Amino acid sequence: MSQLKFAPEVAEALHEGRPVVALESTVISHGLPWPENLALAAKLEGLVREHGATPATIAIIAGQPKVGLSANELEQLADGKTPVMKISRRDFGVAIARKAYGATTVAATMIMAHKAGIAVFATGGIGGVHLGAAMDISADLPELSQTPVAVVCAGAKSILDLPRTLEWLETFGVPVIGYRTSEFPAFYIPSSGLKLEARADSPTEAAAMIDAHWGFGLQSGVLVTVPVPTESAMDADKVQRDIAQALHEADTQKISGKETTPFLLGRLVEISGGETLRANLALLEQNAVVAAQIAVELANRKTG
Ligand code: PSU
Ligand code: MN
Repeated sequence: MSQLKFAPEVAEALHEGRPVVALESTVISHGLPWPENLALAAKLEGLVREHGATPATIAIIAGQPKVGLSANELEQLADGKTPVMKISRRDFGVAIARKAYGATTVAATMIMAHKAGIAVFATGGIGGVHLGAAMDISADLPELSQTPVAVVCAGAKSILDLPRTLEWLETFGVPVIGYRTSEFPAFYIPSSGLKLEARADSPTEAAAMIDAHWGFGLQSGVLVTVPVPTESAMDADKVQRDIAQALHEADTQKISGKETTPFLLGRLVEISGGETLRANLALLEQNAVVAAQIAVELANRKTG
């Protein structure tokens, strides 16, 4: 029961060594509002296909870990009618035993992608070290240090402590590659001002770095960070103000643990009058495209 169940097109692509891109599901169930979340999930799968790879959205459906979902399953995760757990590394056993629905975070999607033999995964933003005194560090970070999957994201948003997040990744040996940038992207805005040492200007260059990292026998993930497209980026001061308000509300309402990130994301959409939502959708789409292009290059390196 706990083995992975593959959608036929994903199983076939993996069997034939064709490029596959994993997509997460927490962004659908807990990261974006209905109905934009469902439209986005379908859009990302389409973009991955258009760029030559097979999409594999990952989740737990009634206790069954699945790699590649049907349209009906995507809707169940998105529509808010079915209770959906937010799954990180610690939650698999509980969700499977309870036959629950589970949306996988970056950490959980990496685990399942790796078990499935998928090397590239596209998401929006990763979790990181939270601001403030509470020792809240996303399970995404330790996962990146131990699971060899390339994660394409738009950096992390400034609801997090970005300098500490980067320090953590350095300490635990996770390469952070700027895709056409030399600075760590800050999700809604193209840069955090924090410098990155590694830069790739094409999918070929990124694939060469990823391949060499694993080729040397290292077992960690690789983070490929892509700045939000400039036309969809938010004003830096405005986003800081909105984030400050959302953080203040989380604090006064004593939001903690796994509720924190979904609460902040949801409030930001409301506080910004939908601006954060537009930026979020645009960067997710771009990341799916870049991930597909990198997956194609990695597959070419294997066969060519
Ligand atoms: N950042 C986003 N959107 C998201 C998330 C993060 O911009 O939807 C989700 C991802 O699934 C990520 C998770 O893995 O939140 C991190 O949650 P936490 O901070 O509780 O570890
Ligand atoms: Mn946390």
